[in-house]
Amino acid sequence: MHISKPKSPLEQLRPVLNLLADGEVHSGESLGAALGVSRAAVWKQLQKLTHYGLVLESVKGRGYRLPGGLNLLSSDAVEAGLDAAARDLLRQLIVCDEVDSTNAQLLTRLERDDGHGVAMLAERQTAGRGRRGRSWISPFSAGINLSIGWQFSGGVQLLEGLSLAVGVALARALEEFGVPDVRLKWPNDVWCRGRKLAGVLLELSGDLTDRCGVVVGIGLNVGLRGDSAAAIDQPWIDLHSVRPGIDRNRLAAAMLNRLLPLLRSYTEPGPERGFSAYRDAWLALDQFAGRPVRLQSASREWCGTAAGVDSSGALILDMDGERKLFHGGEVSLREDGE
Ligand code: BT5
Repeated sequence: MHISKPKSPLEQLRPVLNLLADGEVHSGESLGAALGVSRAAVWKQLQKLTHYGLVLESVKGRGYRLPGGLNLLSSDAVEAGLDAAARDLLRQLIVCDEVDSTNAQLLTRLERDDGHGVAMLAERQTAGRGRRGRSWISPFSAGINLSIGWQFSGGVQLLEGLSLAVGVALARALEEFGVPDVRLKWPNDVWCRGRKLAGVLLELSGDLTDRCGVVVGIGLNVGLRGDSAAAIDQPWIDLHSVRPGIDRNRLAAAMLNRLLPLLRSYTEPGPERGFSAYRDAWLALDQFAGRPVRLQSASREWCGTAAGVDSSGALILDMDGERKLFHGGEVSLREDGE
C-alpha cells in the first residue's frame, strides 16, 4: 500500500498559488470553482498567504490578486533550460516548496551515498543556513535557494578556492541575463552595487582525506519583500531592483549549466582542475581590490589593503609593505569605517 506523506501547510496552498501566479484578478467564486471548495474555504486559504509574506490585494467587487504575480519554480522549466553538459552531469533535480535547508537535505543524501549529482531548489527555507551558524533569509518565491551534492575521491584539499570559483560561475550566469555591476567579495559573496546579492555555503561530508562529498549551497535574492528582509543585518540587494523580469527557472538553469561542469573539472584530473583556472576572472571581479580593509577572526583583526587572492584562493593583505595571506572562512572582511 502506498501511503503518501501529509502535505505541508504551504503545499496545501499550492493550487491557489498556481491560480494567482498570473497576477490577474480572480473572483472568490472562480477560485472556489477551480479548486473545488467553498468560497469560505477559499477565503481561509487566502488569509494564510500573508503568513508567507505574500501581499494579496482585494479588488472591490471583483476579487483578489497578487500584484506582480509570482514566477514559481518548476522542474520542467528548469530542465528545459539545461544544456547537454549539465543534463549529463545532473542525476536528479528536486524542486520543492518548503524545506528546512537545501544544504541540510543534501548533506543527508550524501551521507546515505545518494547525493551525487543531485540538485535541490526550494521556494522557501525555514532554517536557511549561512556560515558559522548564521542564517540565510529565504522567504517564499523571493530568490533562488539551490544546493548541489557532489562526491569525489582525492580528499578535501581539491576544493581549495572552490567558493571563489563558484562566485565566478555565478557572476558569469548573471552576466548572461544582463545584470550589471556584479562583483565578488572574498570568500563567498556575490555583491552588486556595493551590497550583498548572493552567498555561497560549502559543507563537507565523508572521509575528508579520501572519498568525500561537498554540498554547494547558493542563496540569491531575486525579489525580496520588505517585511521578511528586515531581518537581514547587512546591506542587501535583489535582482528586481537592478534588472527586473529575470525568470527564476531560466536563471537556475544557467547556474546549473555552469556549476555542474565546474564541480566536475574541479574534482577530476585535467587542465581545468582547481582554482588557478578561475583566479584571473576572480581578480577582475574583486569588490575590494586596492581598498583599505579590516579583516576579523574570532580573536584578532588586521588592517591593510586588499591585494587580491593567490593561486589557492587565499586573500592577500598588504600591511605596510608586508604581504600576508589569509586562508579559509574564519575571517570576515569589512571596509574600514563601516
Ligand atoms: C552566506 O553565509 O552568505 C551563505 C548563504 C548560503 C545560503 C544558501 S541558500 C541554499 C543553501 N541552503 C542553505 O541552508 N544555505 C545555502 P554568510 O557569509 O555567513 O552570510 C550570512 C549573512 O548574510 C547573514 O548573517 C546576514 O547578514 C546576511 N544575509 C542573510 N540572508 C540574506 C539575504 N537573503 N540577502 C543578503 N544577505 C543576507
